[in-house]
Amino acid sequence: MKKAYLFLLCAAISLGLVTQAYAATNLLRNSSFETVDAVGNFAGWQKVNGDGEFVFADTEVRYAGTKSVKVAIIEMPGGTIDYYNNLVQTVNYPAGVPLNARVYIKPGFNPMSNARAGMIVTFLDGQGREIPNSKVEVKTGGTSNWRALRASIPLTPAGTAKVSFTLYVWAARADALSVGGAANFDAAYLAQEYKPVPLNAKLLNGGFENGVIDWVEADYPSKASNTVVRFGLLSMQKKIARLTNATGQLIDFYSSSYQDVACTSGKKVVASTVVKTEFLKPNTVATLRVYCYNASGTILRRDSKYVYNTTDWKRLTITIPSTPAGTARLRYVLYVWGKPGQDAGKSAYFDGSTLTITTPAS
Ligand SMILES: [Ca+2]
Repeated sequence: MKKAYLFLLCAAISLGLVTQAYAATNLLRNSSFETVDAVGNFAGWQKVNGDGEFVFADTEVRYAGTKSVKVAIIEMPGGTIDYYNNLVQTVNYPAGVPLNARVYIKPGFNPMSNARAGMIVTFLDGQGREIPNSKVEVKTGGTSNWRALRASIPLTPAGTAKVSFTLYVWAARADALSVGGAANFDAAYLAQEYKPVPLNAKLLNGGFENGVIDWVEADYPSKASNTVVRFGLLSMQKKIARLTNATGQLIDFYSSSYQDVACTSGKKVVASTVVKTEFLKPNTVATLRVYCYNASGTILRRDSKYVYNTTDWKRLTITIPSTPAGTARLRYVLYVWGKPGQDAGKSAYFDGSTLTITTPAS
């Protein structure tokens, strides 16, 4: 009996050693931006920029070590180019293996600006050409404390010989609200491992005080408004545009913004938002939707509440008494739809969006 116990103990220890021996290695050089020369070049990182080199070592704002890298939008470029500043590192990387990429970022942009900061992983073949439709991008904006941007895939694409890891700051030209913004990056990481990015446990930025950051924008994009607001300083505005197809024919207007949140079966869910519209027609609607998905992405349940033809703030609330068996994820959607050309130029404003997930009393 004692012998068996000792054997198990030894097995546990050697397993620990094995795990350590195969722990993924960070493939990025100078990943914490600690090594920088007198003119602001970071060892291992190549700067690619559209207008000026507004890239600095920052010793006051940092996530790890003694420095981070700060990329600032000092002034908007003239002419016809958007602002961008990229820090790029390219490493040898095989095909058919896992990949995990991450960086910590502290954005400091006006939440109403279109400035964004992000991470792009690009897959290159043996000739250094980008493998089509394979790049992975994660971005954020507005203002927040340090947060991680993460991406992981189980297998790199066929033909991969190198991976380019890019950190960027971008703003559209002529977006004056972007000027003066900056983002700090630190603790970059790239390794041969698969770590699926966990779902958020709650809705982020439901009050839109950080603009439309954290909302996935599908179809026609929304923007932040500081003029029609129910709570705080900002709301989400979806303004109807006259959209046409390739042959110039008017088409339906769709704009949806959503967030996916972790949820299991048997939960009580209450989703709510307030909305104010300028829509006059019953078939131009502003809608709150909630979808329950299982782990393989099949919709198990869908609920919606909508509003039209009101100039007052209205509350839309969806209550799901118990999420269906197999639920793994909720999608919380704010949505506007209009018939072709209808109510063009009119807006819906959403504010105070909430989602609560609780275990019902048994
Ligand atoms: Ca650092």
